[in-house]
Amino acid sequence: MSKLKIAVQKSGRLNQDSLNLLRACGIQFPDGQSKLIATATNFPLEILFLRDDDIPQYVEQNVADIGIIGQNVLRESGIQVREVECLGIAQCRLSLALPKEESYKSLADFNQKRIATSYPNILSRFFAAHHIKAEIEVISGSVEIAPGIGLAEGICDIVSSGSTLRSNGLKEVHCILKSEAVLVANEKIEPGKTAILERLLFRIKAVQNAGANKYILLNAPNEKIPAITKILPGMNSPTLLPLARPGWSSLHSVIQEDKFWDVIDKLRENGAEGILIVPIEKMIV
Ligand code: PRT
Ligand code: ZN
Repeated sequence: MSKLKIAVQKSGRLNQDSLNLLRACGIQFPDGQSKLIATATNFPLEILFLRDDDIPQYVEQNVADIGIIGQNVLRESGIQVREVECLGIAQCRLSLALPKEESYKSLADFNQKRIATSYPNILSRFFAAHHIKAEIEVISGSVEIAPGIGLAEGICDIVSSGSTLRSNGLKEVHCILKSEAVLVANEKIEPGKTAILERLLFRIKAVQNAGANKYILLNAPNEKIPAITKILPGMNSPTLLPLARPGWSSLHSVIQEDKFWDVIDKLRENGAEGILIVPIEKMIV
């Protein structure tokens, strides 16, 4: 039976998150970072370990069927692959930054400036779209030191917490791309492998849904249950169990994690007590 080949970063910021996602999908494979290829033992998958910059090309050329790659690298490569699923990992932004003492009013301030970046394609497209005439200085690493050593007057680089910019006396002035890791696929996967990709995607979605949702249990007087059900509709409708205490029920439902703090006051106003929020490991909707 043919195996689906997935390209993941060999080492770096994407590596562990990519492997953790596969493991959360129940896929087992031998450890051992020195290898170029690992074969899963319980799923028809081969894992290719590559430099992240090479992943779009390997997927485009069908050396790998699918891959996990940051949108920043994908956009910079200009390579056409199918973006199948956003994975919510390796979130960051590609931003323009200037020395912190410099005043900044608008993008027009970048006219005539020299900007250092490792993302010349994205940046030149961005400047062209905004009619900015700036000079792009391409450097492959440590972009943030360029203004300090007089190589450029500003930079365009990946920002996450912002501490690298701050510690180099720079300030972020404009985000040009929000990025996260995506699952990409070759435009023409063999039919036999499409079914494997569908199975993998089903598992990835179950893991993602589980991460975004929590299981909620609470106790409430029976007369308040209709109001609480409106606040917590659940996947279908909430589960109700009678409590030993007469006139009370235990209500079980699912809640999106980011909605929890919005509804907690409403739940308490409606008589909910003993509220428990429990992680969900997998969630099939
Ligand atoms: O060796 P290989 O080529 O495979 O890896 P790499 O060195 O090119 O990439 P790597 O491992 O550094 O990052 C892989 C991907 O992680 C990137 O392409 C982004 O999609 C994503 N990512 C998420 C980041 C960051 N966060 C990040 N903070 N990539 C880089 N950074 C760097 C940034 O370049 C800057 O130097 O971290 C610094 C800024 O971080 P803060 O937190 O100080 O703002
Ligand atoms: Zn790289």
